[in-house]
Amino acid sequence: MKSISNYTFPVFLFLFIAFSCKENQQTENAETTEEVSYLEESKGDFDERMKWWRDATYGMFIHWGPYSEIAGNYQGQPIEQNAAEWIMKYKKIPIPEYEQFAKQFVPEHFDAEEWVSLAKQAGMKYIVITSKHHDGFSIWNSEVSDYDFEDFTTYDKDPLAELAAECKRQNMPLGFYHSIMDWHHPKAQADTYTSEADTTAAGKEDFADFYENYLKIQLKELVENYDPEIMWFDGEWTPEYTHEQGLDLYQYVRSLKPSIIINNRVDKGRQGMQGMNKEGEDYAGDFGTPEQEILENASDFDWESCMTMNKSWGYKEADNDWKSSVLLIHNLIDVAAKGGNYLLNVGPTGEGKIPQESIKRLQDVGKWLEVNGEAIYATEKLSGNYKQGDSIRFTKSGDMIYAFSYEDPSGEFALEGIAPAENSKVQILGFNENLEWTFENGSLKIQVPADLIDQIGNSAAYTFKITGQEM
Ligand code: H79
Repeated sequence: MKSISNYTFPVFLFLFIAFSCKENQQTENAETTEEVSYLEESKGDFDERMKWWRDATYGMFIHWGPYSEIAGNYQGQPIEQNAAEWIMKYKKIPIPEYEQFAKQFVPEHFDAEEWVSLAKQAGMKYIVITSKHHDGFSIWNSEVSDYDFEDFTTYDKDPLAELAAECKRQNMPLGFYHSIMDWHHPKAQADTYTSEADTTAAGKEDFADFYENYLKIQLKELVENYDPEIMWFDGEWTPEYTHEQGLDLYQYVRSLKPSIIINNRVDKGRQGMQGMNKEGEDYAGDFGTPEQEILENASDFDWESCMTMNKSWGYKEADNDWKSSVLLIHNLIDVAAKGGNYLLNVGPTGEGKIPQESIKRLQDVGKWLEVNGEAIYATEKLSGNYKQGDSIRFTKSGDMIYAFSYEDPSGEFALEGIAPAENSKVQILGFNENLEWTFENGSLKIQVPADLIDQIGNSAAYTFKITGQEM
């Protein structure tokens, strides 16, 4: 079984080969059906499947549901908690009352072209959107649910269909965030969501029914009708959900679309908000999911740090605590240097508009990436140190090493751990000028003319490109 914490890939795929022979047939006319176990995958196949995602490095997370319409306000007051998409639970809003809010979720201003173009402009290489969050509302026209736009609101379009079509047009891989926990479905946590989930045997039986006859059917609809590249599960920590179901769900979704990439929240292995899998047991899932944090150190396992730009995932009107564009760029660099992906969130309003503060930041990062993107996308972490002190980070691609300086590097800029070749060239991205360098006692000293930095102006990070090698 494949797991993030412990790569033990058997060399051969595990194949079930079923022969069915008709009794009175003498010829060898056996029908052969093969069932692949996707939990057993060779390292080569895994690497091939993950390649586009690893190279993509930077994606857009979109949280959008009835909570976006509520905007984090309840009874005339903003909630004190950060996460507006949790308002149903935080305020213990009864299901019938929450449903009234859901009815008002009518996104007249939703424009798929606008969202996908913004992600493009931001330099983002994939999008993951909430097909269903914990509140249980489906943002596509689901056959097995009445709790969706088509059956529940006056909005008669299918925004997920429009987004999926637009993503295909713009060649933007699309993934779905899908909550296993469901506060609305009667066989999930509907009766107990305001307290703790029901962990009794009866609760588990109900949940097994929900799992087989609702959750899996919804996933089949999503994969078959919208062709996502990623399934991003969440709410897997709800106590009714089991490790066995996690393994089964991974196998099921991969069998619907073998190339799909699935996060580790499909199973029960995640270690809290740090997001990587526990050691010891084999858990399903292709990548770890640190939430609102960046791994402390580089990791050899695939991971993706998801993060908000302010404090809330779902649109919260009163949340004005925005991260600076500079911090977002530093986070992206830090994540790339540590071998991860960065999934940065936007929370559109109930009407379907992405907040202006988010747009501004996305554009700032996008502008920086236009010049510096080659040091981020399709790069790897150095095998030595991913950083030097607090304000220098490294990545590499082929025989190219990149060093990011968060500070003005004018004058002599010294790098440790990087050995140049005799004919190495050193440049700052954005300029073709070859910089002078010397190499002494393991230290690469680069002469950086102040007027060059003046020409670039203020930048969140200056990127050096060095042909050379790691020491
Ligand atoms: O969709 C956003 C949030 O609404 C959702 N994840 C992001 C992407 C989220 N769900 N829950 N939480 C965030 C916080 C939950 C924390 C806890 Fe636990 C659940 C604490 C204890 C149970 C999971 C398991 C985290 C630590 C242990």
